[in-house]
Amino acid sequence: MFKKLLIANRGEIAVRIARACRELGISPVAVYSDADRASLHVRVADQAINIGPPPSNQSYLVIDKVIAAAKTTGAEAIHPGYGFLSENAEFAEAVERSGLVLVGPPASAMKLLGSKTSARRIAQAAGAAVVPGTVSPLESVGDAEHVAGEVGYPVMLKAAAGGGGKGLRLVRSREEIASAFSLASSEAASSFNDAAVYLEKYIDSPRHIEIQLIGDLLGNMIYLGERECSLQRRHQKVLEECPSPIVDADLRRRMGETAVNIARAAGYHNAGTIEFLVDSERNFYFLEMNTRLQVEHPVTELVTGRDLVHEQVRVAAGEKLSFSQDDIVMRGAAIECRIYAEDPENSFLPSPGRITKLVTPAGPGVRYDSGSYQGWEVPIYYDPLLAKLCVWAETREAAINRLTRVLNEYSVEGIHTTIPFFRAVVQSEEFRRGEFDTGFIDRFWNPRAQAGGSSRGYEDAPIADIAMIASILHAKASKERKDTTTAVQTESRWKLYGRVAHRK
Ligand code: MV4
Repeated sequence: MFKKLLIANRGEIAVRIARACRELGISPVAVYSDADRASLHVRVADQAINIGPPPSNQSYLVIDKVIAAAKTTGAEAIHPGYGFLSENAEFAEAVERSGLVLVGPPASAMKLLGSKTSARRIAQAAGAAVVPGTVSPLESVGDAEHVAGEVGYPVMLKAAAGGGGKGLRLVRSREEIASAFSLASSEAASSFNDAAVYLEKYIDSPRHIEIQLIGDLLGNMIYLGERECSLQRRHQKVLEECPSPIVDADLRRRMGETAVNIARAAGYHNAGTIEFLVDSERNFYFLEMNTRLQVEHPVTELVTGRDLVHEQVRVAAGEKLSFSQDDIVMRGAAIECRIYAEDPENSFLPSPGRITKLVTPAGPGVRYDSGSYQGWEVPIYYDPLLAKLCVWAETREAAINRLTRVLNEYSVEGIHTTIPFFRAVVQSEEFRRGEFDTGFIDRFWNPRAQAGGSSRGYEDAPIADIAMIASILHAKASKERKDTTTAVQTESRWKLYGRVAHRK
């Protein structure tokens, strides 16, 4: 087993990984940017290396700095967490070349699965149902028109280098496809440096259900049930559950075995997740594979009783998986809420300020993973996830009742958070019945937050970027006055902020 491990991340996931290191007798090493000097992940590590200025492209995303930090501290392995370099095949290659061990899949599998069209070909070859459409990029508008005519409208255009909903375009009819194709291509080119776009038939009101996998270097690969991730806002998950209210033992086994076959076909090892879209008849279609530990992994841990980060580190060190498929028994129900520093009453705009008072939930069946503490300022440069609040109970209903209790114990002062939004979700009849689909949040929350507004919400319009900049500049101004700070919402908007800051 490793003696020292470098955590190439920040926030709650860096704290989570450091905890696993402690339990395994491994010394955790942190890296931090100038904006994170006072952050919790630095305090819980044995050593911490400064890797540069706050913007992540000058710190957490710089491959050479991260590898140098591991080398100088004598760490033998690097855990990338999620986001940042975690799905970067170039980083995985650099780690392999430098003689360090990546706690993650091989660079080769990351490459095969990073391209969504290549991933679709692998899934198809492994015998999985993929959403009908193309398995290679569209070559022209004519090509798009032809395929769309064959699979039937509506269709979705997706960036081949995308994933997680970035660069998606819904096309309802032939009249729309030419302009949608050129918009999708140029969006893909500017976001991912790759204009390639592919096409899928549009699945109406799908559920997003994913299978957790883990495999070792000896060829063992098993699934640890599913997670229901249909509650999303702007393609960001906000609440996840294990098990899914609509998955029974038979569907779980079929999805699990399909997922294992796909991962094997890609030469995968370590932890990974296969996402499926599930239609109203419970047909499941491969969507994409995430080649990292996911934000929502705790709900799987609560229901299976297995520690995924322990297991990731063990298999990265060459050990055999400590359990087999038959050992995996799911018990009870777990729910995770992503608590963000955003104002749900104000279109989820970033909420600036210092955490002046914090009362964290506890008691039976509660798991609280956080990178924040009372008195801490949320840096503006990164994803403003404050904490993941998870509950476990014997049944889904008991878990919702427990979550209601826990949300009422939880109190954060000085900034707005998404806690009030979740208090409303747990009271919703639709949610309690487990009948939500991907449109739930828009139906449920938008009418309140944006009374009289368009049903689409204004977040997709250019004015949303202006509102974001205004909010950040306001926060900067008030920071200068009274030393508070702000948090921003999405990656694209952080980049936008970076451009604004440079012009100042
Ligand atoms: C889809 C879809 C319908 N049909 N693909 C992909 C990434 C995820 N964030 C959204 N994605 C979707 N892909 C086809 N062919 C609908 C969605 C979708 C969605 C899926 C699951 C849960 C919430 C969603 C919200 C909006 C769109």
